[in-house]
Amino acid sequence: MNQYDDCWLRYERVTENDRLESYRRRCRHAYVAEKAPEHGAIRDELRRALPDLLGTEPHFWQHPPTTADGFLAIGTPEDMTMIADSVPADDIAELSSGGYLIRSVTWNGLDCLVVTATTDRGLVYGTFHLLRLLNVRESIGDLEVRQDPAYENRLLNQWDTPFHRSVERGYGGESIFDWERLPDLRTRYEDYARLLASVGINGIVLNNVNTTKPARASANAAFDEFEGWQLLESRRLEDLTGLASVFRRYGIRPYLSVNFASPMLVGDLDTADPLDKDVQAWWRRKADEVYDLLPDFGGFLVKADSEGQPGPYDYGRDHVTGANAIAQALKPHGGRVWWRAFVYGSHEDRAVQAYDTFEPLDGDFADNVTVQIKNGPIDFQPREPVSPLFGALSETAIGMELQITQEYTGQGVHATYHLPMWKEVFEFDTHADGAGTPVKSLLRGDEQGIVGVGNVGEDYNWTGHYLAQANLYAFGRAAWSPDLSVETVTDEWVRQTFGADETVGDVIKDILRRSWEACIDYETGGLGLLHMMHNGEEHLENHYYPSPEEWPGYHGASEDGIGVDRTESGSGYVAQYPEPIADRYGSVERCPEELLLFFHHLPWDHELEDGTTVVQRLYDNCFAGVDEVKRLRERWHALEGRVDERRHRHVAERFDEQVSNAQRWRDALTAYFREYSGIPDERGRVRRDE
Ligand code: GCV
Repeated sequence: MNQYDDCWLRYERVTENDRLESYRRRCRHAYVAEKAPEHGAIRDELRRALPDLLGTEPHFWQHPPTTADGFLAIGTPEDMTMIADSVPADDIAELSSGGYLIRSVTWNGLDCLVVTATTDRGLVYGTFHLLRLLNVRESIGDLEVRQDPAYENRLLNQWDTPFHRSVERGYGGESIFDWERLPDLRTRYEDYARLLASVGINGIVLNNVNTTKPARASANAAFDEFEGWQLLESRRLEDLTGLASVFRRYGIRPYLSVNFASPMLVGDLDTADPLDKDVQAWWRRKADEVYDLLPDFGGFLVKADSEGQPGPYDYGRDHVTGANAIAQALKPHGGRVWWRAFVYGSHEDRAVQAYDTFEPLDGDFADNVTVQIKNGPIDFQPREPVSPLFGALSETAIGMELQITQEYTGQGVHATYHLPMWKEVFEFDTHADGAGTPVKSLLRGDEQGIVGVGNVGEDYNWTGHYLAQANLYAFGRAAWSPDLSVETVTDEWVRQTFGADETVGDVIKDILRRSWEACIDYETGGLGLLHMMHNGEEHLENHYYPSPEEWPGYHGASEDGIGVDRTESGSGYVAQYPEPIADRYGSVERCPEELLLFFHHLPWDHELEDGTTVVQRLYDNCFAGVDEVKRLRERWHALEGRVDERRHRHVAERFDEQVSNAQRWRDALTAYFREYSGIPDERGRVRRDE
């Protein structure tokens, strides 16, 4: 990685003298365990970071140094007696797997720093934490950091389509995985593993959940026939071993998306019926083979009976039967099936479907099945209510799927920061166990966790937009600790990525903080409307440009009003929430304004709490969104000369495009509302679409 494109892993020279001296005293000499692959990764990271930060090469000692000023010691108590001697066993015993302790200690009269854990993965996370502290110039003279991840599973889902090099909904360029060349490896894989591990991600699903949907043709016609399910073929699995070992050094387990019909596609059976004994035996043999090659394999992710993917319905079976048939094969190896709840069905209101399908199955899934649920009931819209499945599946392991990539929020062009949205979701009180049961409290335990659909690609800056790197960073940090505030995480990211200049930091934080609401305003009008996107075939246009006329079912515009009635008199969706949520959302008066039209179909001239009509608020919000983006662009422009030219120009150009697209959104939406409602904008800004 070069200095502009190394995201937040930038190690710039410490210039503050007292800090430099104190960092050198404790970190120039290092005594690091040498037993596990993770230890090698730790040493490599120190070799990269310390010369840049401190201006001197680290000296790695084979035994605890006695003549140095002090030193950095990294290992478990079993690895090194120096650590067992300097940190009481009780202080470490209660750390979870992945947890770590960083402590300033005095050892043999020397000022030392200890990074310790009960697992090697924990050491990796602890090392990155320490480097983060150095990067943002924290004092390390009296350190006492104790960290345990909130969730056991913190997974990245790559929607990369193997052999086509494309990424479904990826806006950071082609897939970084060069499947054709595996088992050959690229240094980019290691850099990616470093980025992920530095924020605590511990699993990666290597391929797209759509395993039978060929994306656009690859540059190499010989590979056009390939589809994602083929990764389960023996020779492809063998090719994965090298890639898996890169991630293994950073404590990241590999997973694969598999096709439900694999016994027919990969094997030679003539059915994939989950109750068929041969099918079950096939899955067992395949799982044995996978674990033979990839001992730390995490499990299979399955998208079944959704958007053209095969599933148990093909055989008249339900999702439990389908998921459990695959889970039994992984069970002896400690593997897990992540079974997606993103399904469609006969309901006219798509919001109803996931709950309607999965709630009746609660308690029947095998204990190594995790049902993976998108944050909202529709599909990663700029704003949706939280899925009612959270809290409804009390007897089922669940995972929450968030979208890091900006499919519906401006893709690789708009600066849209997702953390404020995720934070709202984490904090949403499901009332599952009475008041005070936020979503974040429902995802703990070995079987559950957080999943993010990745945004990384082959672009030099990884994510297509420099500011989109913040979404990847924030995902990892939020999955590690959903209690961290938006302010804290954003501040960490900005300081590491753009340095110590406070003016720069304040402006970028302000841009990020305001960006999501601005996007909601110009893309939806902000009252809970959604999915007014163009669904064009061009992959970079799909879900990008406005097209409210394309999917009227999602927003319910008609001459008499707008919004979708999801109350008892409509689709009944609101009843999927427990009280008092159902009551709140079901009432026009009590429903939060930002979700009003998601739950209610209201007359265009319905008066909101402050007396403004619905249509006027939609107009106002659309205009406010554009004005806000213009303001954010100005703020960015003012950083010229304070941010390096390369990044400044890139983001400035993106902002120009964003402003012009936001205007396009505003004009399309307001003209549409004007047309249907017949009500002019009080402020005379909206023209009728001729
Ligand atoms: C991977 C939406 C997206 C699809 C995606 C699907 C899913 O429909 O537009 O690209 O497919 O969700 O989450 O499975």
